Amino acid sequence: MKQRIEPSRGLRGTLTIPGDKSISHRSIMFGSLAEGDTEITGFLYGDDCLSTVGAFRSMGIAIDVTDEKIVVHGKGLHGLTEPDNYIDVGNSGTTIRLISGILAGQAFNTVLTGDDSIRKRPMGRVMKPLSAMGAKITGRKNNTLAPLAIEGTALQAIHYDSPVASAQVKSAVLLAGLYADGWTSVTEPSLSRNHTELMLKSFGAEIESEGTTARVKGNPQLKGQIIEVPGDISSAAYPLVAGSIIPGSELHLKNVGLNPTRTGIIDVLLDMGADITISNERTSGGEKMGDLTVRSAKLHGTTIAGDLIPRLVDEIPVIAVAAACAEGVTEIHDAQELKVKESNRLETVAQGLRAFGCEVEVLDDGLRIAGGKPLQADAVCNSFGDHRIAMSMTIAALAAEGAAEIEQFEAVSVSWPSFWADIQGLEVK
Ligand code: SPQ
Repeated sequence: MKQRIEPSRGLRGTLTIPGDKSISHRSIMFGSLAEGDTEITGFLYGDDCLSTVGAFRSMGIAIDVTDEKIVVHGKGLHGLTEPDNYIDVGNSGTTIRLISGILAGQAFNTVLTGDDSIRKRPMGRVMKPLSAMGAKITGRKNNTLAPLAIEGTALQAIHYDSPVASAQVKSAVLLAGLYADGWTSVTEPSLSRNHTELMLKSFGAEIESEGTTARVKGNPQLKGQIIEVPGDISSAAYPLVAGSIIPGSELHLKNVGLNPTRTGIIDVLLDMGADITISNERTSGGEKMGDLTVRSAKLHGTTIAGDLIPRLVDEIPVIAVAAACAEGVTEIHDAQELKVKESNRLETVAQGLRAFGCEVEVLDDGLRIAGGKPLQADAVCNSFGDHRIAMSMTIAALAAEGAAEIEQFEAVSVSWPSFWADIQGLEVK
């Protein structure tokens, strides 16, 4: 589907940000492995999280879905049953990688697959440590790609030194560790998002973190919880950038997750000169949250690299849009991981911004963006089936000199189904 976007005259108003995707996935997974009911409010009803709901339903877990809340009727660590078909994770990397860790330790076999994008994304990164735990897991292309076949078996605890800062790799190993005797630990080069650690702890697992190492003790008794999912800061990133770069804007974003492993976008926008304030801060289930106010401001270029990258990895496409509108050059380094997301985001964001006349160079490990020139009218961009590219290019289009078109716009439903209606609702008439 093609979406035409007219330039904005300013965005004003209050927006409730859709639920955090990472936390929503984990609430279904851990709720399924817990004893008793888990009640979830603020859940993200996007395609990816619904794939996780479908996966656990297919393994015998009753999950009631209503507009107000989700109730997962957990059956304990050993309560899953063999699905009668393959599990289709759709577009969701989080679903396939995290449940691989859970499925490795079951007493049954499973086959996992997903859409064209998922079948190109690297799975060796979870298969390698899981195999070291004794998992019997095979995949296409010499055990690197999905579909994956998992023969459930007994697992051994390990320590894994991960070569990448990846919450999905860390979580897959820790979840497999629930099925092994003793302590399973993972050390990563920089700290990635820690929602698995925080939520497993609230469900009653023995889990400890120190620096970039997390460790979990096997065979816990997990107990159903009440979970309030905060708004996803990765989604808040779009109105944060739009509110900054579109003159005359003032936006209030309610109930946004502010876990420090995720707030790199706020640090970077503030460093670029943005006007963002945080209020009403609180904590629920170990997760920080609060409200954000953003007003338009003059931005300048910056450099983003190192330990900051995992704290804003999914926001780099929309940060690139902010950089295109900022005075001066922005350089992004240490961001090779972007090449293996839903699309090669270094290439797809560069291609998108070039359609607006922006000068972008793709580096081996990032991007170099020469900002400050007006974004040209008549851009035609493609999302390449990637929700974050579709939404980032929408923000660029709102800030451009004339209308633009975005092809394959429907990808937004992966993480923000009502994105366009919500943004239009903020338009100054
Ligand atoms: O689930 P998926 O498809 O991998 O989604 C993305 C996204 O942009 O929404 C990545 F493309 O988010 C990942 C994120 O990049 C979600 C995630 C998680 O919930 O654990 C962790 C990050 O991935 P990784 O590979 O760094 O672990």
